[in-house]
Amino acid sequence: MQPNDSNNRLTRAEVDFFVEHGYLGPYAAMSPEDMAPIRREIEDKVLSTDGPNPRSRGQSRHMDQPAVYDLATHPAIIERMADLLGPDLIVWATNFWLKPPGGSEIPWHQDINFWPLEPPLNTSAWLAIDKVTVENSCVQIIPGSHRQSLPHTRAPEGVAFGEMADPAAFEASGEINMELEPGEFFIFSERTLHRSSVNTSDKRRLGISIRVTLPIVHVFQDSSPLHRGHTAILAKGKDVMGFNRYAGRPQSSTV
Ligand SMILES: O=C(O)CCC(=O)C(=O)O
Repeated sequence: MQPNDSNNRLTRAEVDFFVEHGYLGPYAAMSPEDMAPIRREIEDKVLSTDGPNPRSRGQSRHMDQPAVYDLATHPAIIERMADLLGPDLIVWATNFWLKPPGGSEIPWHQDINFWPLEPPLNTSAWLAIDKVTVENSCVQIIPGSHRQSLPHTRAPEGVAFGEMADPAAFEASGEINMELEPGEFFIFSERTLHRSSVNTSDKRRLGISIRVTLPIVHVFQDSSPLHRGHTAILAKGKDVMGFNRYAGRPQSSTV
């Protein structure tokens, strides 16, 4: 379907498409020109410095980098999420996906297999920092795969994840390539099957996943892949449940 990119809201047809197919987009949060200075800031202050997660430089940088906080709360993303999930929204995780030339395959998986959420409910936006094409290993998804929870099994040596969706449990066909300009993003559910190939090009591929859930969801913030001291963002509306820890926009970084 042709996405509506004229404002930050979803049409009824787009919501129905998401329910049926488990993804939406691409949409533009900003132009490639507007992404250029943000990309430089990410290179200087995120890719080359440690952040709040001692195990992963690319994770939770909304906690210490204002530019990442601003991407994670961008109205082009949050307003569309509100049309899918309602008026009260938590950004509970952010994670950069850096794939240099030669970077490993990420096998078919459903994100919910890996996450500490109860109940298990999430919608993600994958936002392109670099231009992302088939050549530099864009994310691929299988439309409709979100309607089933699949068993996961040990992944083979050499791929980027320890587990993958059990190949015996689904047919890896009908995939679509989510090619994106810098500043564009697509939306997908916690069960939409996705992967990316080895980056066989000579171009880096950098994007960020922004994970959105509801205040009724208890995020086990001290558990992997999160970490002690983790804070989420109350991105819209209010939280009357009080399960989760939040922080506001970090101060400007001096790095
Ligand atoms: O960027 C990739 O290749 C994988 C992204 C992914 O698995 C995710 O955003 O959940």
